[in-house]
Amino acid sequence: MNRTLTTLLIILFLVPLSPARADDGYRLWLGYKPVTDRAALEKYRQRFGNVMITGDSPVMKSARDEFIAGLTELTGLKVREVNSPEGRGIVVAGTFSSSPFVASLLSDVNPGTTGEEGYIIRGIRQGRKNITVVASDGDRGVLYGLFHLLRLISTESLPDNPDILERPATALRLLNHWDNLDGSVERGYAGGSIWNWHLLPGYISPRYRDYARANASVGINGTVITNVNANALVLTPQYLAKVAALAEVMRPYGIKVYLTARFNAPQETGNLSTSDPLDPGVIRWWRDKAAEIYSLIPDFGGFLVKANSEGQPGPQNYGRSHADGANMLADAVAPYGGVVMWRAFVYDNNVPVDRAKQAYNEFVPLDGKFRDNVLIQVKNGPIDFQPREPFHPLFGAMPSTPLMMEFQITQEYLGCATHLVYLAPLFSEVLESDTYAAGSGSEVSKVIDGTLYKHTLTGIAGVTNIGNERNWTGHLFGQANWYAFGRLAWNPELSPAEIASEWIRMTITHDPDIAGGIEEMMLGSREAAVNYMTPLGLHHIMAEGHHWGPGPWVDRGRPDWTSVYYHRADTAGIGFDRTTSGSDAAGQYFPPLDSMFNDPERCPENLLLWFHHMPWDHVMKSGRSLWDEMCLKYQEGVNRVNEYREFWESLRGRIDDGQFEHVRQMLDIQAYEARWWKDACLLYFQTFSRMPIPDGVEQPQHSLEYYRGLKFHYVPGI
Ligand code: BDP
Repeated sequence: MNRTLTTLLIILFLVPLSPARADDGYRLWLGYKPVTDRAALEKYRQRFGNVMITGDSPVMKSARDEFIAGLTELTGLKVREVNSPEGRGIVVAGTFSSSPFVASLLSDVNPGTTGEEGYIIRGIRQGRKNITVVASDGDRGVLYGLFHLLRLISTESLPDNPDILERPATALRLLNHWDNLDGSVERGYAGGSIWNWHLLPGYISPRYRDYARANASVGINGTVITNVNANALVLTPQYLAKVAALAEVMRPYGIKVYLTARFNAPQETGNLSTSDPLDPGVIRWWRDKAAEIYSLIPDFGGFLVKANSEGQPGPQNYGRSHADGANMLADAVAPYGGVVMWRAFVYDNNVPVDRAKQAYNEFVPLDGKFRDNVLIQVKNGPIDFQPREPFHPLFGAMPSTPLMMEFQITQEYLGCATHLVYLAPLFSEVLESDTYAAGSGSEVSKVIDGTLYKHTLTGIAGVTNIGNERNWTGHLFGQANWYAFGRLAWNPELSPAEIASEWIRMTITHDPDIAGGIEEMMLGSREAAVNYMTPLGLHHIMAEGHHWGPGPWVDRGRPDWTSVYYHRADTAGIGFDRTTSGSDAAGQYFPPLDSMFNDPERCPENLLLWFHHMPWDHVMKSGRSLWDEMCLKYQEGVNRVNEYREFWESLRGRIDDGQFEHVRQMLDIQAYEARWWKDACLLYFQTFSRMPIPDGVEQPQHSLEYYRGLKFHYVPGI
């Protein structure tokens, strides 16, 4: 070996190209990377050397443990816990009622200002003393406030004189697990369920607490631990003991446990001959069941119900309405402060009405007929968690009923856990949409936060992407979607960019150049996915059943589960006519949206084929034909992902090895699949358009027969 080569090899050996650490993702955004900026560290030393947290409830104990551990890791300080306000720099935390010192520091704050979950963080100088006070009306507010302070430190964005008042926008901020008792997860792509039902209640996995910590750190305050396609077994004493054990772990982090209720449980597990919600025996059965649950779990949250949808039992099996069913359950949990979240995701293939219209038709007449402790949980769009849908027309249309948002964090229709798709732009797009229900300014966010129609019972839920894989979500960037859901549930006005920036700094890097590049990639990634899957308002053209990969040709089985039902491509054109001359789904929106969606010239182009069947040669705003535009959109999506791959490659050796390599491989798969989507869809739609693939669009790699012939076995999530 010549000498230069030997020297080079020695250098390569001695100087690792990349940080040696390989983050396995387990710690999520709570990895607390030590602050390295010297000036910042000096500032923290002066302000945070001492910590005085008053109160000894389980929630306050979590608050204390979390804050001291986090602060120590971030700053390397030997944090001193004190019982009186001593030391020059001190963090003082507590509730107004339990800490007279806190109350005296914030004597200008009226009781009730923060509420139980809100908080104030304020920097106060008293002579040479630096006090940072974190205060709330409730213990949970103190916990959230201390997590906020940790976030400010770990994102290096702590103001010199903080004066922050935060209150959550909605009362219920919940994750929905579609986890089954056999350990599988419906539409789950990150391994099996984190709940080990078999070992509960005896074995409490450390994961449960870490799950609770992560949720509390972003303000999530409840979890529905079972699938909406419910199993009545969970209501039996054997399983309730397991549920109670999980509730014990969640409680110190301010998280309530909820269950899905299978509507015919009185028959399935109670030996009753009916589950008719008006039957006195059934009413009694649920009342007793609620009493049993609350005796084990005094702070049990309540029930989430999927009824008369996709084969699930419900009140209509007994000739009763959704209101009859919901109210019966609501009465059972009302004495204990429980709620019922009744899902509006109902449609029936025996009803000859556009599926997009059915939930609205079913529920609007029931407005005002529900008990005070019922919320109607509505998916963000009228079909089913598509890459892009208009907002659900029910938002704004039921003024007398609290409507809860249901988002899907797990990427059922967005490339499973394999594709990097940052969902905050999707969530925000929906939340910011103006329903015009009470004139302009009636955004979806105001419907769900209760301000539009003056509701105090409010909520938002996200179908989680969590599984028992080491990194929780399968894809590292899936963690960002969990994080973003929590942050937006707390404050729907946060921008996707702000949230991404926080998450990147807490999870990957502080380097502003790298962080900026990652943020840009995240922000564009949802639109990229829309483009390579379902541009211009196309929807539900995924493969049958598992929904992974393209399947625009799916035409067999239940019509409303086929792709041809939704795209309606023929030689004349493509798209679902939902105008007045078609299904008139556009008519379910308030003016001026109804007429805007109805008019192909005014309908936003990104929803054109949702509302219109348009000729292939229709001239788009760009001057191109619809066909050419569609081809170019598909290509644009593919190009973006290729750019992400190149960008990511440029991070080699500049970020953690484990993170780098994991995402690198995932992006390779995504790029391959984006192209597969483009090629398959364009070849299929070309059989109708009969137009050539325009310049600037790569020719498909294989034939249509090839793509149609691909079969996949054991795709996760079913
Ligand atoms: C669809 C899923 C199905 C769910 C259903 C629901 O494909 O697995 O059970 O929604 O939300 O998106 O009830």
